[in-house]
Amino acid sequence: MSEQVTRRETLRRGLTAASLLALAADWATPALAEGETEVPFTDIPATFNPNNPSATSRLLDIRKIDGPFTPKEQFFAVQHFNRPEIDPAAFRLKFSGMVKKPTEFSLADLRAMRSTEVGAGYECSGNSGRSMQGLSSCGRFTGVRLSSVLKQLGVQPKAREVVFFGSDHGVQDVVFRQQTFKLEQQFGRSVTLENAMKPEPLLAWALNGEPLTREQGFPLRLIMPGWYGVANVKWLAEVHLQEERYLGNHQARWYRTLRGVGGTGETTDPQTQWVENEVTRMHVKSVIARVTQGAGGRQIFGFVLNDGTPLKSVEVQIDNGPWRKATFDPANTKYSWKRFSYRWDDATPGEHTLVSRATDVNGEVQPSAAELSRKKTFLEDNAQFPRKVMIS
Ligand SMILES: Nc1nc2c(c(=O)[nH]1)N[C@H]1C(S)=C(S)[C@@H](COP(=O)(O)O)O[C@H]1N2
Ligand SMILES: [Mo]
Repeated sequence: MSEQVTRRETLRRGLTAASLLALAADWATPALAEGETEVPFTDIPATFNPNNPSATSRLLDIRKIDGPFTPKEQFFAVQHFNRPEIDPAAFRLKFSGMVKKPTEFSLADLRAMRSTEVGAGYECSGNSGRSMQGLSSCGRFTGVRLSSVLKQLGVQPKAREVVFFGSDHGVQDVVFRQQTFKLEQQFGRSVTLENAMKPEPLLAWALNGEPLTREQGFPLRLIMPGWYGVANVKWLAEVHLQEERYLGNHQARWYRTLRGVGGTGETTDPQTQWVENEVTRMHVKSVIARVTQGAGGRQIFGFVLNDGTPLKSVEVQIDNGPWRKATFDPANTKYSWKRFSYRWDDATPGEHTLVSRATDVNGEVQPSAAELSRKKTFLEDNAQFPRKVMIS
């Protein structure tokens, strides 16, 4: 099955998903049913306030997840500079550098091209238990394939790198060895031409069937399905093709991960190699988001995010007992978040610790926090996330 679908296919597949849902006895949609109540988490810090209006980022309260797509007013939001307000009539997307025909497109030009949709779930690479995993969401994005626009314009043979600039900017430190420059910077990210030409990357103008909100990058953004949030450049202004690597702050300096490979992992161990990588595709992560109880018993709900590799399993562990297989929602798609549920039949009154772990078909297993301790920087934290709940 292709991960991107035309409108007609979406309709058809929507029906298929709905009929599958009706068949899946084990799966109940997480919207609270008659007489159902939430089982409270006891691990949420008193200071946790996902609705803090003065915060620069917006967190999703994952206890509220009750459908495949996050409503636009709840969708998490992160940005490094301002949130520019762009006049859609005056808007132009510029293609520059090593394209055969440098061109500007209006929104109408782009909308006139063949559009596709993708369900894309993603998280900020800084998402973790510290933010109660709230820097994550899943949306249905509509747009035009980046690859088809590039093919239409023609790419010069030497081009290797595709750089995406947002129209947001501000003064930032640019560090070179012991020197720090305070410079006006535009938000920029890049991918290789090879990745840009894959069928997934989308120049998207709609979220859940409506124009993007200002927070989510109105009027146009990049969506890189399967990649960490930072790749999804908002308020997209320019796509620039070049031969050299792009080394902007948000590509080469702010978004990288440092880990120890081999040896003991001690910082002084000569056998340990210190590997630094760019933040690109999502590492497999599962999260328990909510627990409910009612006439139909107790249910544990959660979601998995990853790079689109098919999943083998998601399991739930209760109070350090055996791992128990949870059930995937049949409405999940390749790049959506993958929702799961587990029917918890043997819960006893009192406090319990719950944790989940996802495994993909290549054998990639979501690590425990201890297993991830060789990662020295905080981004790309896909550690298992133990939760505490109180059964009354
Ligand atoms: N233009 C622009 N795009 C951006 C950013 C930004 O600061 N400027 N932040 C990135 C980061 S770090 C994340 S996690 C995602 C968040 O996407 P969302 O706000 O739609 O949830 O946007 C990315 N795109
Ligand atoms: Mo991010």
